[in-house]
Amino acid sequence: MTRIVTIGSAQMGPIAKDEGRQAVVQRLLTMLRQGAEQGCDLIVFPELTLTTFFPRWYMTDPAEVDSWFETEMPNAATQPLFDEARKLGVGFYLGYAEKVTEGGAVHHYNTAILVEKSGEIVGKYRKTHLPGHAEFEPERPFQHLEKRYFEPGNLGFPVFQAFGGVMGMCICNDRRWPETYRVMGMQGVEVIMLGYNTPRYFAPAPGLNHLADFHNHLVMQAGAYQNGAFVIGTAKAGVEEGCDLIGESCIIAPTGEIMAQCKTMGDELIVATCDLDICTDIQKNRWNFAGNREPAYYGAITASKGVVSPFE
Ligand code: ING
Repeated sequence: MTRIVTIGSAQMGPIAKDEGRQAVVQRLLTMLRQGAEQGCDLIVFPELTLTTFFPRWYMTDPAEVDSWFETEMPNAATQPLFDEARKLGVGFYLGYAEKVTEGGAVHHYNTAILVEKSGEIVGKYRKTHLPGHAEFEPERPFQHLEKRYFEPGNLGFPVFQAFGGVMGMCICNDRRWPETYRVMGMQGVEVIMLGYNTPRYFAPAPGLNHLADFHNHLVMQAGAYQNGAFVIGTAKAGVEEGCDLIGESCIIAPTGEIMAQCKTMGDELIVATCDLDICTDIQKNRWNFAGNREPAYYGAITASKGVVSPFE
């Protein structure tokens, strides 16, 4: 019996700093309804998609920082999205800033949840690889203070049984690290979904700015192919509060081929019919991890955080 999941990538255009969550949710609802009309089972929204990308500003007032975070999910602003999803029978991936008290301490994470067609939250992921910096850097045209406002995720890279397959999530910078895909690949993941806010201008290495779009697809296509999984990458795109964010949201097959790609820099839904049995074929026949991997030689990957030169 074939296992078909129709997946949408709901790219968002810029979210203004003063654009309230209710207004943003109305934009998300529009794309959820478009997806339902096109037969989507699941829709992938971007990273931190309830507000503007606030890590681009330096803040010192904890109350101001916390104003960008959600303390419960669903909440008053997002309940309409959960209700409409249940009514239409469409699940979704949603990225947001999570403030939570766990183990007697308050934590701040860059989080994504997976919501089934029932409207139930069936999976949660917290961004592991935080890019950027923690202190104000005056030489930058805009800040990228994810290391200031978030803690690294504490959930690892879990996978979830939903939508008839094995689903995995990551967020933005995670997609640039091969370990992200492989840890989920080792769990038999079939669909990896992610959202991103990627400025075209990358201050530490501006010489690579002209390759921003190429690098975006390169890492996701490689991750898909090397693990035999569909990868859906959804951008917050366009010039947001003066910051140029790349778009080109896409749906990638387990073969590494791009099945669908956004053409605009605004709110745009793309849809693809994903046959999960293609994953089985690639994972079993093309790769066959159990028969071909040699983990005895991979120790360096987890033995240290940084490079350990054999010559020193
Ligand atoms: N943004 C960027 C990303 O990884 C970045 C940060 C940009 C890293 C360009 C490297 C190059 O896509 C987030 N939010 O992680």
